[in-house]
Amino acid sequence: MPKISKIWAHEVLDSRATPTVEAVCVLDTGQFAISSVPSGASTGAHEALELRDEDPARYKGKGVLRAVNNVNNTIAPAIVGMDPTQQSAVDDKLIALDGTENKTKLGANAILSVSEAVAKAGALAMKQNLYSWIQALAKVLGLVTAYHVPTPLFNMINGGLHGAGNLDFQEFWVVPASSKSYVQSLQAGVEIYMTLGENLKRRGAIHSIGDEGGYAPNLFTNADALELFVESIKQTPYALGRDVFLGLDVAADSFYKNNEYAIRDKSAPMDELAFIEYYKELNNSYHLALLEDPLAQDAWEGWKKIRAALGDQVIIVGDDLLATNPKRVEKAITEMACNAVLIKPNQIGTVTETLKVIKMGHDAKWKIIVSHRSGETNDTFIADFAVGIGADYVKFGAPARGERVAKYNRLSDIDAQLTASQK
Ligand code: 2PG
Ligand code: MG
Repeated sequence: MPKISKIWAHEVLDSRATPTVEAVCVLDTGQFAISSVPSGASTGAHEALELRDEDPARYKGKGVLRAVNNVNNTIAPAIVGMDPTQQSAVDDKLIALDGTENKTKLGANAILSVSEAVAKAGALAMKQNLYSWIQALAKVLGLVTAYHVPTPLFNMINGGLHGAGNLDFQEFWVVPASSKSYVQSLQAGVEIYMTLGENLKRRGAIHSIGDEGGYAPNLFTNADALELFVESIKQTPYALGRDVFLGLDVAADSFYKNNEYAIRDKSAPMDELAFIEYYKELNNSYHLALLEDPLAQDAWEGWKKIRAALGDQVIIVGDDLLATNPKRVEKAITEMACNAVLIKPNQIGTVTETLKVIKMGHDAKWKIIVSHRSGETNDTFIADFAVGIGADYVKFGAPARGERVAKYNRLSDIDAQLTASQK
């Protein structure tokens, strides 16, 4: 039986120059695994706690030395000696050490860095690829899946809290048809991304990029971004509605105020019903494939209405609504508030809890989307994770910026391995 001989953490930077936690898990065999955790900007109110130092003397309060100390002084002594292949036992121990509902004592950043490093070390000990090992861990929990290299949701225009431009919606996606192979999807996504960049440049619009590698232009309206997609796709060999589709992460909480939604497309703020009508119009014009966080994170009644109105045509994705939280996912399944779950391991804090949430979504026949955060490191854990759990989609940003490309490239590696093994 392999044993964990050492766990330690330190502070590293994410893609926004914000400190984050990196943990190392060393085994008695001498093998070791490293994992670092991401961080959101449009963080949902129901997410597990990301513990920051709040010490204004360091990194404007954003240091994570308290989380690092929690790994080194509280978690490590309790985990050393455990078997890295017993992921759920390790995760149970992490949850018990914290003892709070939202991981407020040790921090979800501290806990997840260890949980993922242990999963990677477990794969090494089992001499398996991480994606195979994730599949095995899922199976133990009753989540039986086939490997699947998911369809990428390419976030090509960054607005909201992720862009330097003036758009209200956070993410504008190009989504390859799910019938396409990963190789074809990647090529289509990149060619459209390149064409879109040329079009923005030609118009004199800002074509520099935002937090997730998408362009961050100033435009007149949010719908103009979708128009630009239509125009750009026409200039490529791909047909909208056949080869590629469009989608949005509206992240509606960022412009929801006094029960109304204010966006630059309309002269006055819209109430919930008017906003749902607006989505219907958008869908009529652009045939949206997916719509994430169209309404505020606690607007349950509105979510039920939008799912009833559009859910048979558009995949309605809960991110801030669900926060990868089993209680919220259960409520959403019962109340039919959406039909897809965005999976972000750091919203809940351990690998095992994340797998359990996926199983709930899977059993409800929802679509499963594994997602990065807007602040990322080059860690590619979620690429293996997505293949191992057989996710329908991944959301790793645009095919640009090192921390995004690292994940797409890891999917390319896995895809090549899986293709070779089928020959
Ligand atoms: C989202 C995410 C990732 P953030 O809203 O889906 O794209 O953004 O990590 O800032 O919460
Ligand atoms: Mg989101």
